[in-house]
Amino acid sequence: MDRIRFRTDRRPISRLAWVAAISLVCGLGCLGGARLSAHGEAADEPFLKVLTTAFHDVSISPTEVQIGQPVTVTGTVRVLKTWPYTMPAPERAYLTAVVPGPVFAMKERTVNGESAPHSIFIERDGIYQFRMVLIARRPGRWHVHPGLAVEGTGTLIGPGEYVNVTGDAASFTFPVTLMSGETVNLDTFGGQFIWWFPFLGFLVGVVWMFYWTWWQHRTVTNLAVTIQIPLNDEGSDIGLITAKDHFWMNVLAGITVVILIAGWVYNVSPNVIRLPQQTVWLDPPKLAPEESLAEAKPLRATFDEGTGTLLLNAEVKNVSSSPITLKQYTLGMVSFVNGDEQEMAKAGPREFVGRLEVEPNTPIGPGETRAVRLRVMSKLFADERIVPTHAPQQFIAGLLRFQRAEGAQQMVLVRSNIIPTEFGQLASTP
Ligand SMILES: [Cu+2]
Repeated sequence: MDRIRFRTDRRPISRLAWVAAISLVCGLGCLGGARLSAHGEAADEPFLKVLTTAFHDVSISPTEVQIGQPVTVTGTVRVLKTWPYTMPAPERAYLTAVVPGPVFAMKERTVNGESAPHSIFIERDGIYQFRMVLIARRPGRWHVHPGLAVEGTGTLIGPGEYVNVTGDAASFTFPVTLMSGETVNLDTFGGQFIWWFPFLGFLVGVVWMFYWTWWQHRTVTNLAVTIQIPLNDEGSDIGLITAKDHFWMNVLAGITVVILIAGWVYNVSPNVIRLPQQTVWLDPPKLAPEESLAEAKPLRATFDEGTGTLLLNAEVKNVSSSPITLKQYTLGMVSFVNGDEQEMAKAGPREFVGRLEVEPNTPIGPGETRAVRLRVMSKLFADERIVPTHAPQQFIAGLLRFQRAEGAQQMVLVRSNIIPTEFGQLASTP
């Protein structure tokens, strides 16, 4: 029999590898110490943000809560007609709160006034007014966004707000009254069973693993012998796998079968009241159509990346019977407002709202067609990556909000081809 040779010579790790490893560890350490303020919303491609959906009138309040207190997220998300045909069509989606982990519990969610515990069906040009009530679950400073998780596309997120949660995480409860009249804490209900039952199966596996590697450890540590005997040969003549091993393995297999049978018996037991898991897919009711106020035709639009300035020319026609004003321009998760501080605060979380200048900024008379120029200068373009200046298609889509003096309003979709006038590196907010 040939001697089996093991290669045991040690090769020194090159000095370069050590330098690389130490640099990596130090680099990670520095990152860990720094206050990380980014939360990923800028990462999505601009076309994915602005051509798919637009979030407006988002409110997240209050922003200071104790554990167990509610935070209400309201707003409107529109699935735009400009949803790119290169992506799967928008059909089924899930309205969610985008937060870092299970720091809130969803208590209530309605879409267009109807309860929507699960997914909803969506379509191009659909308008979805949402309301979500979240209960604070873990203390911390959390950035809370509404998001529309679209099947096949991913989660498209709206503007966010920081919410400070204080208090003791252990005091969190989520009481729910069952049909029997009993009140349970949904946060921990059934948790013991869900933990311990699978743990039984895990224990059997652990015993099996230690048996073959630690206590008896013939097959693993005697590898030199094991690999020389044919496959399916127990090596009983050299004492590799013995009758005792067979006995204990049968015991482990027996315990596994007993656990399975116990699970099945429990599952069909008539003493346990159970309901199949529910699926509620809602086709949200349509909202009353908006009154037709205006038509808008995009003209030349330019973007200066150096200063973060977007200039949008459009031809606007008032098709209503009274004067209208152009009040807002919403792009994906950001809104630019032609108005005072109060109107800007109403438009959404302050970090995602900027100022819009409209020239001429006078009401447009009934039947009048006018060329208007929209000018937005904002760091949001760089911070949130809204305008695609480095993409094969330089289109943006946004909603122009026209408003009548007595309050009626309409959001009109405008898709513009952007001509870059300067490429530059607009500094991001520190
Ligand atoms: Cu965020």
